Amino acid sequence: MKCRAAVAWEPKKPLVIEEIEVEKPREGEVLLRVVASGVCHTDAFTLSGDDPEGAFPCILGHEGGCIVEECGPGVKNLKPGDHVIPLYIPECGECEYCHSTKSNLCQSIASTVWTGYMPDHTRRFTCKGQPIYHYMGCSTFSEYTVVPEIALAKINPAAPLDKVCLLGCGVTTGIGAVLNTAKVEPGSTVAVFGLGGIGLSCIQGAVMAKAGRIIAIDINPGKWAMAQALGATDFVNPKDVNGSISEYIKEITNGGVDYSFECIGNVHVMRDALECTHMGWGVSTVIGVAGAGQEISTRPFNLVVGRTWKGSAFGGVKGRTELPGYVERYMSGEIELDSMVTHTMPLDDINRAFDLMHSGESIRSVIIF
Ligand code: NAD
Ligand code: AHE
Ligand code: ZN
Ligand code: ZN
Repeated sequence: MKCRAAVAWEPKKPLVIEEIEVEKPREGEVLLRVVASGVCHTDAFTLSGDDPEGAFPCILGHEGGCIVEECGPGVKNLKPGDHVIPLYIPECGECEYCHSTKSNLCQSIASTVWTGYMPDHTRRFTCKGQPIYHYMGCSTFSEYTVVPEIALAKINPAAPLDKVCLLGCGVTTGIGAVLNTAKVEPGSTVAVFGLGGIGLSCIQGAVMAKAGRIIAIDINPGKWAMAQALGATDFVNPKDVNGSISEYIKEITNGGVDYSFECIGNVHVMRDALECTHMGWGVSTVIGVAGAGQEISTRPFNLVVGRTWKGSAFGGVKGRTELPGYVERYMSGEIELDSMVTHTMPLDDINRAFDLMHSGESIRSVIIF
């Protein structure tokens, strides 16, 4: 079939709205009509050219709210009309990661998901006769996309897809990192570095975990109002701090925070986030994604004295099993999504979503198809 999509022809260049060809779904695959898609910083990261796995030309987008259009042969549990959220981390239910309660990192199709192919090592998109790479197994910046059944969470059809699309990445990642990865306890002191869609969702998670004090840190003071509305208790602008931000956080927290989260993708901030945690028990979770060649460092002593450095992908959430429950928690008012959608726009204006992200004006832009 033919449809419209935003094609990333090469790094660092604006997306181009093109007519593309989408092939029929093959064995175990599902053709989806994309109703809405959030724009995550990771899309911008890959478009920047810093992603070692970025393959061009591609169709970006991985925060989708979709409706099943057609099922390929062998699809067992979905039918046309079902509402689904695509998962960049699938859940096959059979691999050792799916069997483990310690990880959500299903590896069944990882080698193709992260290199831009479908599981059978072929692609379903072409534009002007040229094959186009998939992105994170989702490619939701297209009116239609093809995703394997094992990478689709079937959700309540009553849920508004233009809001719950944010559960396909940002909000689930932040909440899950707090509840599943760090396992924040009631009364804890928490520091969140970076107040975009991910950091604000960490604040939501910290409130759910009944943290006592939640310190919100961003170089853009415009992010404070939303952080406060979601439950942050303190705000720090690193630009206003003389000297080391980690020393400053330790000073105002009587020795350091119990838990910190890096939600930026800056390796220097990752170090600060570790070093501002309390000696003996502090846990720092890396969520931000950093470019090719970048590495984190700290004095080993900072770990010797009882700090823990962790990382979290999609908040440790097993998508097919757990995401439908996240949708229900939004429907019951327990998870906030509406105010996180600060901008909506048609596909034609998608480059504006990237501009708004880079200028710090948006939390999440949602493309409405
Ligand atoms: P965003 O652009 O919406 O927000 C980033 C925030 O960080 C902005 O508010 C910005 O002002 C702030 N910031 C930038 N530099 C800073 C500094 N030096 N100190 C303090 N604040 C600073 O991004 P987002 O969509 O929230 O994504 C955040 C990061 O998380 C990105 O690296 C993204 O790729 C990554 N991410 C990871 C996962 C995962 O599963 N691990 C999932 C989603 C996103
Ligand atoms: N391609 C990058 C890594 C990107 C990355 O870490 N992606 C996260 C999701 S970010 C969502 O916005 C993830 O879940 N990764 C799991 C995995 O297996 O890659 C690089 O550095 O190579
Ligand atoms: Zn994302
Ligand atoms: Zn698996």
